[in-house]
Amino acid sequence: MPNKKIAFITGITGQDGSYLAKLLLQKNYKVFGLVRRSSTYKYFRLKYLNILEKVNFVYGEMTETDFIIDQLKKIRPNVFYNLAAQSFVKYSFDNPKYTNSVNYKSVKSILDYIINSKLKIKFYQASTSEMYGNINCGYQDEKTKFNPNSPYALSKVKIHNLVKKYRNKYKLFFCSGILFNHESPLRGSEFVTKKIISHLVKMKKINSVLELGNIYAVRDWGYAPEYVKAMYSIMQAKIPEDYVVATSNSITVKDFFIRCCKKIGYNPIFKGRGINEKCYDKRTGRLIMRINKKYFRESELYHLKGRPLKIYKDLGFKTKVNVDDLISIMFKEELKLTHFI
Ligand code: NAP
Ligand code: F7E
Repeated sequence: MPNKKIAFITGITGQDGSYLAKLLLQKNYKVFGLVRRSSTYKYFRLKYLNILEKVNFVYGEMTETDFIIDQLKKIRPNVFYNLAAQSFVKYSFDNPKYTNSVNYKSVKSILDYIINSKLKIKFYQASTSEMYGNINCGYQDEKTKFNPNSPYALSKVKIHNLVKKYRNKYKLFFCSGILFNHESPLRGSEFVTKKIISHLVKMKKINSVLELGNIYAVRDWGYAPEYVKAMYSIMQAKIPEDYVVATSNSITVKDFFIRCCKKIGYNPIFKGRGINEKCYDKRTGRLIMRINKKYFRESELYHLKGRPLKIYKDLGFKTKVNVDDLISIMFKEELKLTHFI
């Protein structure tokens, strides 16, 4: 039997890392994952997906690049998926330097090592629709210019451009997926979709009010397990290139919230404007949501809508799960998840 291919995933404890690990195990890869040590339990996603025992863990920080390079020398992976990142846009305004260190500087050192070592490692970079920023255009695709408006987006543009530059200069299999927002039951709790759904579920039992920031932001929300399949397809392409992954359907945070309210049996009505806007359940008069300034960002990204034609034409990849399916899946799994945390 031929030797198994070896995959190295950074960010394996995160949403995408855990779904990707599952997919690669199904494809018969031996999977290694970088994990930073902490005093709290963070393997719940891998446990939920029933793969905790099947992954080989390497304990280290993205910023310890000498350590990561030593691991690469030992493990000699065929594929490297770089999913680790300081991924919360709002926090990047508070700590731009750290965001740049994790998302750009460490990755640059790893890429420099791969180039100099002459190891044949295929490299996938987790690029993001945040790189587009606010542009006056109906949709974004691979040809759209980047206009980053957060430290997170800036760090991602820098590494995206470097991956492209190195690919062209050294003729290596380096590629990026420019992924629009994608969610799942395993989404981090501070991201807005997960925050809304877990709060609405809790509200059935406890008396609390959901607080949100800019509910007029528009996002193109897809389903994470489908997006890790796109990552895999991008890495199987004959020629390494960058691809947009999106659904092409965009709605506001408010619309997402309304659909969630209806799903759980509320009849939402809105009163007030701006930071005074509030949402009540029409039937009971219960206050469900109010705006809190603290959830706004220093600079808001208003509108994202992807055009994923290239990945469809070149690799035959198309998303199937729409936002209502996504909401149903997230609600269905929300209660089960409490057993794994
Ligand atoms: P996530 O759930 O926030 O996971 C991030 C992962 O990175 C976690 O495993 C985290 O480890 C790890 N990490 C963060 N800082 C680290 C450090 N200094 N050293 C080692 N590991 C570190 O993110 P995600 O949603 O899965 O996204 C995966 C990647 O895709 C990220 O690069 C993100 O920027 C990018 N992306 C995401 C989306 C999206 O909508 N989800 C869209 C486009 C691009 P801990 O468990 O220790 O925190
Ligand atoms: O915000 C608005 C907020 O934090 C979505 C990351 O995976 O996707 C993610 O970044 C929108 C924003 O995701 C709240 O202002 C309103 O406009 O869920 P989010 P994000 O910032 O779009 C991209 C593609 C990535 O690459 C990132 O890594 O929702 N919003 N009220 C709120 N957002 C949060 N978090 N919390 C609120 O209360």
